[in-house]
Amino acid sequence: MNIGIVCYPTFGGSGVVATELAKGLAQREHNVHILSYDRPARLDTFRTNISYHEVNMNTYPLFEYPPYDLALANQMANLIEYEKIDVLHVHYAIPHATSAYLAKQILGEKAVDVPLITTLHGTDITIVGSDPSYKSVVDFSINQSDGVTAVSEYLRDETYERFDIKKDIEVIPNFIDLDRFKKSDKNHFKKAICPNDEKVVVHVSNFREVKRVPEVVSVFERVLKNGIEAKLLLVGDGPDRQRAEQRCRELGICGHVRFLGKQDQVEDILSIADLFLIPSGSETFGLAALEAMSCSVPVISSNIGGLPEVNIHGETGYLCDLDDIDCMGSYAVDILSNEELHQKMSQQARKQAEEFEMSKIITQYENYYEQCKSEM
Ligand code: GMT
Repeated sequence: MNIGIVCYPTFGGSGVVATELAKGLAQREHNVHILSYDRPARLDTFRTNISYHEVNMNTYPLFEYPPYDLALANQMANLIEYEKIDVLHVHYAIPHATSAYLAKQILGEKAVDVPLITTLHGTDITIVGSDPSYKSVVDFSINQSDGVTAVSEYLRDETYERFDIKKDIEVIPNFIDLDRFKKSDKNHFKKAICPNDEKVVVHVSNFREVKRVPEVVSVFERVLKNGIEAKLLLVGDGPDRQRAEQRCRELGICGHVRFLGKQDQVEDILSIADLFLIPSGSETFGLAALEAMSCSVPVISSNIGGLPEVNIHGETGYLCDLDDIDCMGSYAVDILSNEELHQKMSQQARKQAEEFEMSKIITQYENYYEQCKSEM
């Protein structure tokens, strides 16, 4: 098939899933065309059957806000017409599904048999999409898609709850490359960071408010308070970095916390981790948790959104009520101070990650493409 994939290029989950899907499809001999405003972070090397098309933006001085949606629609129309796209798969509803609808309208008859598939990822529904400034457009664009998928059952239900959706939403969960995300020997790295063999607690995110990074620091402080020698590695960057640094200073634990910034090889860091923290205020899936689990790292998360579909309470880690620092702190102490429990949860975390094995989920997407195509 000739598949067009549209995504954000960032380290954020939807861009990662879209790019990894593109790579997986390309490996199966599909021709994949990726459309984005920048080269996706995970599209690191040249691959024979992946073409990357950067959306060209004209920044005429009149445009205080350059109309990206229109440039994107224009390029999508070109892609469908000239690259003979069989399926157009957009990740994240805003503005991708809307631009795709416009592209199909522009082409009329020429695009009637090209299904537009929209994958909902999360904030496009739960935070941004539900904002009154976008809601009607999102509602319309989802209903105009020929196929709609959501990355968790929670997100499917939430989409039906928040919007007036007339389409069936197929749940196709996020996936993981078990060969890449596995515990590997990074002892040199561990020694450099933890010369006294301290326990390693890790958090990875885009440091948006919803990720609760200062709360990660507070949970970690409970670990130190209980006499466990540990280091906290914070991976990523974003708006809440300052607040997280401030929390470290307030709690007087800056010497135990390392801000590592954005990293490409997250699996190297996860390989030395003993515990992963993800106390998010909203999380439709929690790809970062799955990456940790795949590296055999137990997870403590909030019990909101799609996280309970990934992290199983008492098996792969623990789930606590939102903002319940006491609960998360006490479970963190349990896991880090009980070697037998830690061992058991590490194994179960990896086993649970295997449920989301990449090739199985890519086959689900391939089947869904075929199904949507046959319904055109
Ligand atoms: O987490 C973010 O802020 C980024 C966002 C995205 O769309 O890039 O992530 C969402 O999609 C991911 C991939 O499907 C999910 O794993 C995340 O849970 C989801 N984030 C939220 O719901 C906050």
